[in-house]
Amino acid sequence: MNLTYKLLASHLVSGELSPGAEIALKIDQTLTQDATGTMACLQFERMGADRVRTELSVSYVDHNTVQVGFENADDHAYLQSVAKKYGIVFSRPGNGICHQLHLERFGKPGKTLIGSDSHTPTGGGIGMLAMGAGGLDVAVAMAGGPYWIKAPRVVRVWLEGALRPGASAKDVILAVLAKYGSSGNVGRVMEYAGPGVATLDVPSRATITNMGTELGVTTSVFPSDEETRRFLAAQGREGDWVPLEADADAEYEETFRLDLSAVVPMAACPHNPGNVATIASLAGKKVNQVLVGSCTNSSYRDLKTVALLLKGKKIHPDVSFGVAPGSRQVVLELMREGLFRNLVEAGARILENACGFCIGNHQSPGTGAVSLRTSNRNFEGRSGTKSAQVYLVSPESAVAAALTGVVTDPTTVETVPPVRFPDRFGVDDSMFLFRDTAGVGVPGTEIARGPNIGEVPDGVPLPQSMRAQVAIKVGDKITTDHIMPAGARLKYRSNVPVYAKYVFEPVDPTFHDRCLANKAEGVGNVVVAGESYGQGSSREHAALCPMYLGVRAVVAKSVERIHAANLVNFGIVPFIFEDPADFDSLEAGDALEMPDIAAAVAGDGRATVVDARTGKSFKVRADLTERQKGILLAGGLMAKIKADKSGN
Ligand code: MIC
Ligand code: SF4
Repeated sequence: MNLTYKLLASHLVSGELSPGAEIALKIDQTLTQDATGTMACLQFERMGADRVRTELSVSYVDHNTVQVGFENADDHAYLQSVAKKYGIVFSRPGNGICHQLHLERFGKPGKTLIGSDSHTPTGGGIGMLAMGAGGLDVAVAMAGGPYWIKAPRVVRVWLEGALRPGASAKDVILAVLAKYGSSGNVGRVMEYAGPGVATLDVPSRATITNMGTELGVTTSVFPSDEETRRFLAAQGREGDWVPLEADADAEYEETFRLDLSAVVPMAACPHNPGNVATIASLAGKKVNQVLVGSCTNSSYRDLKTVALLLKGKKIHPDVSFGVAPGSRQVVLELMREGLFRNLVEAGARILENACGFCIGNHQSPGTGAVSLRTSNRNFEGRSGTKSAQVYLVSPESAVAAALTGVVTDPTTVETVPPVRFPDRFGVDDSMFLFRDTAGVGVPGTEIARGPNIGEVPDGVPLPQSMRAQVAIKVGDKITTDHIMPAGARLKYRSNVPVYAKYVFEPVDPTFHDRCLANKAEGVGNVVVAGESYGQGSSREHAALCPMYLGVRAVVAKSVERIHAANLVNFGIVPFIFEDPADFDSLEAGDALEMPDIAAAVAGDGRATVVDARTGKSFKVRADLTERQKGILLAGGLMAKIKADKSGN
């Protein structure tokens, strides 16, 4: 067996372990963050559980830490009170970014983890089966329910050789993205193996599994070996280590061989992480902003490398350079070694230990500016500036540009020896609250509900037949950032009617009003889309808010994994064109007839849709399991749970 299937087999609750079949997995650990977590916690409360039923559930506050207005602070207080009541460990704002912290303090090889954040596969860096999921699926797992996925096809990435000075893990994952692209990988897992694995430390592996998300895969995983043991020992957690690897004769869908010694510095160019070029081909391009941080590249290894490269130097006067460390531990280690001052002396803007710039919360670049970032997503407008040109690079490439003012191949300038983490990190868990009541909780704790914290909307059952309108037509690779923008809008996350005002805001700000008008007249709203609809974040609001606006179906050429699951959870049928050419004949505003839609969903998922404008009919298909059919017919998972409870 390959490692992925070993991990699946040891957690299988139901289903058959063969690629494509729906399986249910026991989830050992969950993580939530504040942007998705408030809704997940509201859903968890609605389920009526008295405490969490996992081995460990952690609630992190790291996304909405720029507190303009009362909303975010109220959300934090709500999350803290829910954590206390239900036995969830609470990570206070300022502690760091969820994925970095979880790797440092809680992740365990061989365990399953789901998180309401698409970069949860970071845990694959220490041999966890770690997956991103919608908040509602995480709430179900917190209440002790299983997590449903399709059993994946496993690609082996066979690493040989060792990285050369100036190249690092970010360049490795960019090389994998150059090969596989950011779409067309739904249902795959990337499993790393080969002699090159031992040359990569855990933080480097975590950079690779973290950004593996941008491939659109279910997750990525590394074996658990001596390096993993060394990392856990440095965290004072050697007891959590178990060795894990694939069998020698394990089978894979295919093998991709990557010689680490041939990896050169790379960049993902605007506006997609799959748009990869070598740094050498971009050399000389003027740079306005450089930002180091995000859950991809904010570890001790990364920041120490940056600090060493900056020693005694000054940031180029035309560049704004910011650093957002991944955790307090990283900051404290750098301080202990006297390295933090290198950053400050060089002229770095020291940012909070949080997601910050990565989600467009602040540090938006100037008009048309070129911004080099060590983060994982460069979707148009995600930085907060639509005209900005964002390139995703390694910490080494970031520093080279920050010092010279232009894109510079870091292998052509000064390099530093590989950073090794200390034998023992300083451990201070004081910003994790409620560790002593984890799993038990403090019943009777009063929940803090600020005025922006709304209700979880109920879904309504799918109608038998539907008159509908193409409420919007969009192209390929529409991300959840297009559907449900983050940045300045993020603070409305806990209030669905308010947040719903901004659905598709970057594409068509009139979407909200049109949808509500249709809904009032009993006309269903349909989204028509191209390939790879719903790329990127796990943000279930990209399904939840459309549900609130009366969207009942998406008809796309293809839909990404987490978003497809979220659509089902919120009662929106994820249809695929039987013939992708039919996409061309549809126009926004077209009136559609969807006769017998409920019967189609209950049956084989095939439906015929009539476009009243052209008079033509076209065929669509939804590949649904029996479980998903039940959820869709009920009007979403919350409605289904409610109906099951009342015996309907
Ligand atoms: C992201 O990187 O896009 C986010 C913000 O972390 C999201 C989660 C969210 O929408 O809050 C993700 O990756 O899932
Ligand atoms: Fe936070 Fe950015 Fe990582 Fe998302 S990708 S979890 S916003 S640091």
